[in-house]
Amino acid sequence: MAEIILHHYPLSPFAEKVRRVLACKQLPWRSVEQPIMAPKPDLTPLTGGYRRIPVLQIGADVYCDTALIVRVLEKLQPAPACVPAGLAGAAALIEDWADHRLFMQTVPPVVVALVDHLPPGFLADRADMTPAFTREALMAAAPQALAQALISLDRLDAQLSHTPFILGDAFTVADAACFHPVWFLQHGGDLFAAVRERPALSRWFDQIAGFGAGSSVPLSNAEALAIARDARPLDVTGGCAGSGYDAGEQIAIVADDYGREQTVGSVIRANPEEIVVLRHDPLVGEVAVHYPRAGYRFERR
Ligand SMILES: N[C@@H](CCC(=O)N[C@@H](CS)C(=O)NCC(=O)O)C(=O)O
Repeated sequence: MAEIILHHYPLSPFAEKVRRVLACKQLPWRSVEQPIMAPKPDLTPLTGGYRRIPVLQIGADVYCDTALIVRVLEKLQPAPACVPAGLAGAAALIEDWADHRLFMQTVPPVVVALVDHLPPGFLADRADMTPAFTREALMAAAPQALAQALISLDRLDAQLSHTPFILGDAFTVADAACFHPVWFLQHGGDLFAAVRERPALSRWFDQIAGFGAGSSVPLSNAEALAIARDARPLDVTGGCAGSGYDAGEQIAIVADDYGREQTVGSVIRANPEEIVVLRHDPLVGEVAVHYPRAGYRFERR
């Protein structure tokens, strides 16, 4: 099997969600470090524009968004299951809450705590993705966001005082999604004390952190691009029947929450969960870019 390549950077909470799943499954992976801000000239040839982190690459197949990435990893290595069939619906609902609501409760207080240590241009870069990211907006939002985050931590602690993991005895994608915003609090100075004050949450955090760093080997950006260039998209079967899209249709894909970069390509597979477009890039040739349908807009060209 072609290698699992994760494009990420150390401080990325969403990348940490995927790193926890890789560690839980003990999947070996190659680590490509991308910049924390746009431009990302070694990433966008693969995605066609999408600049969010992380991105998964397997040969010339490129997967955007952690919800899809986790499910691709699950298919590659089903055991231990992170999306168990009997809990898949509940896990996805909690994942959506954590990736959007819990994450957005932690961002303003952490960024305000870090504000004097951020690289120049960081806030302007993020404000370009979402108007809620100016310094003034973050300062104004932080107290309410933190108050709401503490309510969420109480709820997590309450559940975890009854079950070792959020949905029972085993780690699932619901844990990975709740873990990454909690992990991000570590970067906000004293904020992480709120985790340590909640015993069940604190124990859960240590257990998931204890999966370790996983087995990753660095890969250069140039090597990752060369791997895509030398490969052909493989994960493209399945057709479009009943999806509302026809094979070959040109569409533009953009996130429906933040980030305005588009991927334009011709539909090659579509089903209720996923859309795959084929695109050609001068640097990497033909690549298949995979998106989940949840959380994205699809516009016919
Ligand atoms: N829904 C996306 C969200 C990804 C996301 O927001 N990632 C952050 C980093 S943790 C990001 O891309 N920020 C802008 C950047 O890194 O350029 C996912 O699940 O992958």
